[in-house]
Amino acid sequence: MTVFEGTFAQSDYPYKFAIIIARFNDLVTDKLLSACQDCLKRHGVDTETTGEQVDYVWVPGSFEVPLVARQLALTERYDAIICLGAVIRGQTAHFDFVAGEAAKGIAAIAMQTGVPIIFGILTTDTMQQALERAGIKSNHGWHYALNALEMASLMRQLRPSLAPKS
Ligand code: INI
Repeated sequence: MTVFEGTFAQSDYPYKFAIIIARFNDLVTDKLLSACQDCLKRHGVDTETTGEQVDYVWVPGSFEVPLVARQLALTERYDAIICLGAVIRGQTAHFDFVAGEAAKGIAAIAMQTGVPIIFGILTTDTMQQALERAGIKSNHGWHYALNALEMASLMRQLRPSLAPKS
């Protein structure tokens, strides 16, 4: 039997990631992005906007994330796509719609395209809770980056023919 398991090290062929960031609640999403970049960088990924390894795409809100994730996944250019957003219940009557559609959309696109899409959309009752998860207590952005590295590595093992297209 074989055990497949992702690692966090860089592979011989550099990974390529896309990060989609929702501008809505950017007080929170900016912090998620910083931690995400910090983690990728400390694992050897070139996170510079001028570099070759990470593309950044800004969208108005979390509701728009799945459409853009799909567009990016279809290019077959990325080992993983990280989606960052913050949906806060106290701020909107349509919390369930925005959060629900973002979650459903992201899951569907990963299944349809075979590209790992990391669900980095915080869903909280209050801004305080969101900030606690974006740096005050811990920063989930760091973990989303780890998840992306692990899934990129795992998918390369499961599909060795995977060679990112430039
Ligand atoms: N988008 C978010 O990312 N978080 C929210 O909390 C939020 N609220 O509160 O409404 C939100 N709304 C905007 C939505 O994502 C779309 O951008 C908008 O509806 C236009 O399609």
